[in-house]
Amino acid sequence: MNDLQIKDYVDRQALESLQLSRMQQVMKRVYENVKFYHDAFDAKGVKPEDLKTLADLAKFPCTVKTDLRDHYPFGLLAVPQKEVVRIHASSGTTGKPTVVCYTHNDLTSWAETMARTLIAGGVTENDVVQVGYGYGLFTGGLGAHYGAERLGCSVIPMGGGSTEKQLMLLKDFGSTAVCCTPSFFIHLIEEAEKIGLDFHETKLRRGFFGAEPWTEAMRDFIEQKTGIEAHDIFGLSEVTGPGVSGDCECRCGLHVFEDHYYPEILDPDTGEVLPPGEEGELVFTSLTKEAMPLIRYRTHDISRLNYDKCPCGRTLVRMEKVRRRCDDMLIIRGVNLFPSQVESVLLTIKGTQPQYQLIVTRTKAMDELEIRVEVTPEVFSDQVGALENLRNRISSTIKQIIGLSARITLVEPGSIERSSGKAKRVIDLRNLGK
Ligand code: DLL
Repeated sequence: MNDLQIKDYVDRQALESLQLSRMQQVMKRVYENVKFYHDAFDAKGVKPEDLKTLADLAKFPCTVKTDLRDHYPFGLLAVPQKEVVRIHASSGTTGKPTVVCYTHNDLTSWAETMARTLIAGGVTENDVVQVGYGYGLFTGGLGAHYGAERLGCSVIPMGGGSTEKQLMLLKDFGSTAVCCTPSFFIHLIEEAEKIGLDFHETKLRRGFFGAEPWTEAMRDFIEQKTGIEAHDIFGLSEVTGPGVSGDCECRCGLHVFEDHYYPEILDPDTGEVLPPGEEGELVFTSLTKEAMPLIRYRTHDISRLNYDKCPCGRTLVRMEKVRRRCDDMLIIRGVNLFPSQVESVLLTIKGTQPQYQLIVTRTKAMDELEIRVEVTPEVFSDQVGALENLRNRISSTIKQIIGLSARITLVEPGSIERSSGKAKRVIDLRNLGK
């Protein structure tokens, strides 16, 4: 076993004492260096010294996405900015993204946990890993990239999109593993069929799919069509990126790299900690992060934790596959989207009303987003050209600000159903529940 693997099999008592000492240090660091945490701890009447056992974590305040937005961009840094060597960002609830920063050590830990994710799925230094997650502010591309490099694989930094080229390189370079969103991989399968490429005849053996919910039925489909092993990998930018957890050969839950990310399950309504095995909201505390450690970060992802020893021998806790969230964030073709972001865009465009509906469908494997927008009576009675102009403007602004192509349908004033309670902004017709 190499230095990376060994960490997945540690005795749980030793792991828990490591977690406690790391947690005590992180509490002290955020209390001393981040005003937000200093104030939040004081408001709850807790001090870092009150953390005497892991269970004491429940006394500490949680962090939510809007806390990151309220301290945009660098207000939650726990180190001087000159120590930051990388900045990533993901979707915020409105126009501004959620920013995450990394020190040199943070990048080392991230590459390590991503490498462990790949190892759990059977990858070794002999593999050729094609990274089909987007590079850029999104953590998928660079996260998978440096993890595979840390493991000593040959990495192909392909990035997202470019279907034909992906397939060509996969065949010509002999990729043995691929990392991309499950929906994109299904799209690759369909395109391969069209050009007569049979995955069974390529060297591809494994796929590491995540960044969006996917079902066991999709796993079966992928495995049957291609003959590869399809692994689920989970992560989120705020905590680090991909590499927070991943499933092993047993595929019975995703092992959380608990020496870096401490998981809890909370009742999403009351915020109470739920006992092991119960379903609730997944929450993470950073144990090693230096630049922007987060305490009890509420992911809004629904899962449960299983502390039974896995047949693979790893002692790390397993989280159940995430199938849904407890907020209104949608993930469309791997892009995170809050309905409120669409609202913010519409409010900047003259001729529209803040009455809209998002309709999400799945044609074959690809998610499609339609945005129905009510226009003002003046625009509606105007000539066709004005409507067409408006449609183009909305579409390009959405693409520019949110990064998604959407079909825009302009509708008559008053035609979107009004509700007396919460407006029904989203109609999600994809079947992601099973
Ligand atoms: O999606 C990081 C990532 C990249 C994970 C590549 C895996 C692979 P964000 O853009 O911040 O980060 O989105 C995080 O995506 O809270 C979940 O709701 C969802 N998500 C990520 N992985 C999975 C998965 C990246 N395997 C949000 N299953 C998370 C279900 C997932 N949902």
